Amino acid sequence: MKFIDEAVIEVRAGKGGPGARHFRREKFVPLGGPDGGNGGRGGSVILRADSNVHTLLDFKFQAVWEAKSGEAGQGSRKDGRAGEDVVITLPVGTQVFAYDLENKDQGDLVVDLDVEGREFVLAKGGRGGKGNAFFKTSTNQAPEHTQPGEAGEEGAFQLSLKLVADVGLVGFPNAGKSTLISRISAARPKIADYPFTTLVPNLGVVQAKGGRSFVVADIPGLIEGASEGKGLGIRFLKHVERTKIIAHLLDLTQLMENGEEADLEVLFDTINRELRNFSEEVSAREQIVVLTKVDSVSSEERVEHFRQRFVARGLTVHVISSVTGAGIEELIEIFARRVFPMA
Ligand SMILES: Nc1nc2c(ncn2[C@@H]2O[C@H](COP(=O)(O)OP(=O)(O)OP(=O)(O)O)[C@@H](O)[C@H]2O)c(=O)[nH]1
Ligand SMILES: [Mg+2]
Repeated sequence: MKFIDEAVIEVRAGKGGPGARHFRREKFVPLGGPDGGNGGRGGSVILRADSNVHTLLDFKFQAVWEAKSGEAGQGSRKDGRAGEDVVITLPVGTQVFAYDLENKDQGDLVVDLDVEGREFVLAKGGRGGKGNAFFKTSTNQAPEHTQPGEAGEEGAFQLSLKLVADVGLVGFPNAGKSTLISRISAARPKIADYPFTTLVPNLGVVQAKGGRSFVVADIPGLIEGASEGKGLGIRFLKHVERTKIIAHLLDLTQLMENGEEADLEVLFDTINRELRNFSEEVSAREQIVVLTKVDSVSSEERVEHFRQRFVARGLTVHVISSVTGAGIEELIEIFARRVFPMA
């Protein structure tokens, strides 16, 4: 399934049905009273957050959503039937913004569908018009007047999906993010020894001890200059905007272009510059440094060296191997304690 996290839609609610102008016609009653019923209300366009929906792909195929108009009122005070609502299901975490189609300009946030099942009326159907029976008064026994139905609301909106995850995995390509999420959850993203294997974010649910479960997001790899569009750029970083913590993965076996072992502090600072360019708020979030691939590291000293360097910078550091499982249980516990600080 293709992962699409931006889309523009146009919605139109239904028009209200017109009220009827009608007079009772009965044998032997020459002047029957007014009995025109009211028009039915127009259908609304309603949004609903649904955790079975994972992408905004559908909206690439259907950009216009219209609800039905209400039916006209009839004689004998019969009201017209209401137009059917249109319910659009969206992934949990979809933010809806006003959108100016002409200038392709995103406006204010309209609603954040960040909770499963949340509903929102995006465009309200028009009210049905009153039939002439409604206007009968003691001084006007035979009103001719009726109301047309009201127009339904309409507009264009930008949908932007921001995943709702507790922990975001960030790091250079090949750092081992997808391998980690496949080790700790049921997610099975593609894993390979070339950069940019992961092209779209993946979510996985992790079960920690004591029934604490939380959601981890594996974010495509970042490189120097990502905030200027290098590699896959930073557009996927919006998916860590809502995470409580960021796990920053660094590959202990990473080599530089000249074949020497990389300085992981330099790598760490490089990624953090890109995070800062994306958002100050995201870069200020707590980070847990995860040193990966300890099973194939050249020396124990290398591990200790960097562990101490990061500790000296006041960071929580944890060393793992997703291959042997070393440090994995402890890492899950580190995440769980932060996601559930009260537990
Ligand atoms: N020896 C060893 N190799 C690992 C470990 N974790 C991941 N790898 C390998 O490292 C390579 C990259 O792993 P991925 O999980 O695809 O890396 P990624 O961070 O998701 O990479 P991108 O999707 O490109 O950003 C693969 O060949 C993995 O098999 C580990 O703990 N030990
Ligand atoms: Mg990956």
